[in-house]
Amino acid sequence: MKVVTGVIGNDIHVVANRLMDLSLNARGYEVFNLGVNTYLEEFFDAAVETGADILLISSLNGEAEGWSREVKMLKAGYQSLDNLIMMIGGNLSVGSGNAEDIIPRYKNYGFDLVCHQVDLNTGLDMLDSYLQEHRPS
Ligand code: B12
Repeated sequence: MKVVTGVIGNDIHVVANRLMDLSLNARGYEVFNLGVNTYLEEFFDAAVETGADILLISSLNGEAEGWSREVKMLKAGYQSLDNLIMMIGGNLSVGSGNAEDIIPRYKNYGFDLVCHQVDLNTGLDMLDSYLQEHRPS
């Protein structure tokens, strides 16, 4: 499975991104890591170019929600991305936030998997389970 990953918006927190790259590789995914400071259009362009199955976005500085509101509108412009699995995680609000409020909001923005302040390995276990359920090989 091919994964495009990176950190959205004007966000320079790079440590989790590096760990994400290593962990995805260790789990057998083919990883295309766009790194920090990545805009939505760049994620979608990369997903088209690589034929990605999954787009996995990180946000640490709390500004993801502003970008996420544009997901549905922008993604609609890329017909080949209809089956792209959309996942986001990290700090999905400013401050600690409440996952019960945050998760449905992000699902409404167009994400299939939302991990607010969930550690990487728990989140990647969720991704593996999601794939087994929705894309059994
Ligand atoms: C180091 C650091 C910095 C460094 C970054 C250096 C670098 N190039 O990486 C510097 C000093 C530059 C910095 C700057 C800023 N920072 Co800073 N920073 C941190 C700090 C101390 C550690 C982050 C880190 O690397 N952790 C180690 C990694 C491994 O852990 P992690 O980031 O938490 O990631 C884990 C999970 O989030 C998860 N995860 C991440 N992404 C995803 C995605 C998915 C799908 C899944 C499942 C899981 C997942 O996996 C990781 C491992 O389990 C945190 C506070 C903290 N203790 O966490 C603040 C913190 C992230 N920073 C914060 C802020 C606000 C800023 C600034 C805006 C401050 C400012 N006013 O200038 C700027 C941001 C500038 C920008 N353009 O982005 C806030 C964010 C607050 C929020 N979201 O509400 C934090 C939480 C501090 C705080 N408590 O206020 N920061």
